[in-house]
Amino acid sequence: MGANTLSEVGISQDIDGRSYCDRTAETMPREALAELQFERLRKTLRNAWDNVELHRRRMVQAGVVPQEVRTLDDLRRIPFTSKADLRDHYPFGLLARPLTAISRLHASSGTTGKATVVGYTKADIETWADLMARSLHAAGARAGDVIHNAYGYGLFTGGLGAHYGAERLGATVVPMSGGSTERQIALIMDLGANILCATPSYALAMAEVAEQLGVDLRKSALRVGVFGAEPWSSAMRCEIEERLGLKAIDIYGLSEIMGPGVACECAAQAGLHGWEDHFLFEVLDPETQAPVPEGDAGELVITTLTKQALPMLRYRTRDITRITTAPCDCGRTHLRILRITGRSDDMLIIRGVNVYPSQIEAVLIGRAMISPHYQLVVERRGSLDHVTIEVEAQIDVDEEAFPSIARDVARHVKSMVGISTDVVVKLPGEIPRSQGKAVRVRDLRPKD
Ligand code: DLL
Repeated sequence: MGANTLSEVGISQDIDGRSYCDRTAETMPREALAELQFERLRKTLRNAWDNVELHRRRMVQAGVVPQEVRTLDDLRRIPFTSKADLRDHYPFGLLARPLTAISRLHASSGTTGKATVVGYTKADIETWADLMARSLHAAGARAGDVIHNAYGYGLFTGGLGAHYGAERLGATVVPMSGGSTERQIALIMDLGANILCATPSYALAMAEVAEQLGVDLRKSALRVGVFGAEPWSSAMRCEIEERLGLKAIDIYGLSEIMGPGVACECAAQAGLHGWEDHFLFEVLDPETQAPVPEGDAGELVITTLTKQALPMLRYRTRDITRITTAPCDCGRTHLRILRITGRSDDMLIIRGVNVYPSQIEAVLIGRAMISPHYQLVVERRGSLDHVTIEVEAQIDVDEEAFPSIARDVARHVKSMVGISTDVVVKLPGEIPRSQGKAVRVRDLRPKD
C-alpha cells in the first residue's frame, strides 16, 4: 500500500515555507531511507523469486538467492532486466500475480516492434496515485487547483497516471487527453486551469495555437506546468515559461517501472527527486555496467521496491543522466536526477562525436528568426552518418533570409555541439507538431 491514507494527502503541511505531501517520507534522513530500501528490496526479491520464473532462473544462474542479499550493495549481484525481457515474455510472462489480481493493464507505444504490456494490482494503482500526488505537490500543485491534463489517456501511462495523482491530491482534474488544441485552449481559459500537464513539445504547440487565436495564455490562471515523457532542454524550459507564463517542472517516469511520477522536480527546478522509498536508482556505465561516480553521466538503472504485480529488478532504462545526493533547498532528502539527456538508443555518432538530439535542441531554441520546432534527419553518406537539421522560420521572416539563417544555425551547432550539419529552413507550420511525444529524429539509415 502507498504511504498515505486518502485523508492525509492534499493537506499541505507548510512548515518554514516548505510544503510536502508526505513530510515523513519526503524528508526521511538518508540512513533511514537506506534501511527502508533494504527491507523493501528483500521483499521485492522474494516476490520476484517466488512468482516470476525468469527472475528466479536468472538469479539461480547468477548464483544468488534472496536470503543471501544482506546489504544494499549486494544489489550488484542481481542480474539486469531489459525491455527485451518484457517483449520476449509478452504479454504477461513477467507478472508476479495471476491476471485475476491485476486491476489495470497499460502498454508502451511499441514504435520499435511489439508493445510491452505492464500490469498493476489495486495496491500498485494506490501507490502510483500517491507518488503522482507527491510529484504534483512537489511541482507546486495543491488541493483545490484545477489540473488540465493533456497527457494522452489510454494505454499510455501519462493520462491516467496524472489523473489519479490529481484526484489523490484533492485537485479538480480536467481529463482532456491530447489533440483538439483549440478546444484545449478555450477550456484552459474558461475553467481557470492552474496546472497544465502535457509533454513539453505539446505545451509549445498549444502556446503557438493560442498565439494564432489571439489568446494570451500568460494572462490565464496557469501557474505551473508539469512536463515530461520526452527529453527537453533548459532552453526549451525558458521558451515554454516565457510563452505560457508558468513555472515549467520536469517529471519523469516509464511504464515498465510505473508510469509518470518515478521522479519529479520541486520548485527549486534543480533536478528531479527520485522517490527512493519506492525505487532504487543506480547510474552505470552503459558499456561496462560498472557504477559511475556520483555526478557523472551514465545509464539509469531502476529497481522497484514496492511493486506487487510487476517487480522490476535492475531495469536498464537506456536513459542517460547524472544524479546527486546533495541536499536540496526544498528539504527533501531524496536524490536528484539531473535531467535526462536522452536515450542511449537515440544517441547519434556523427564522425566520432556522440550527440543527443536535446544538445542540438539547446542550440536551436531561442535563436533569432526560427521557431522552436525542429527535426533531425539522419542519413548514411558512404560509411558516415550525416545529420540535416530542419528548422522553421518564424512567421514574419522573409524567404530571402533563409540561406543566411541556415548558415548561422550550422555555425552555432558546429561550435557548440562540435558536429557539421546541413540546415534546411522550412516555412512556418511545415514541421509536424506533436500532440504527445514529439518525433525529433527521422532516421533514414538502412536498418542492419
Ligand atoms: O513517458 C511516462 C510519463 C508520462 C512520464 C508522462 C512523464 C510524464 P513511457 O511511454 O514508457 O512512459 O516512456 C518512458 O520516456 O524511458 C524516457 O526515455 C522518456 N521520458 C519520460 N520522462 C522524461 C523526462 C512515459 N522528463 C520513456 N525527460 C523514458 C526525458 C523522459 N525523457
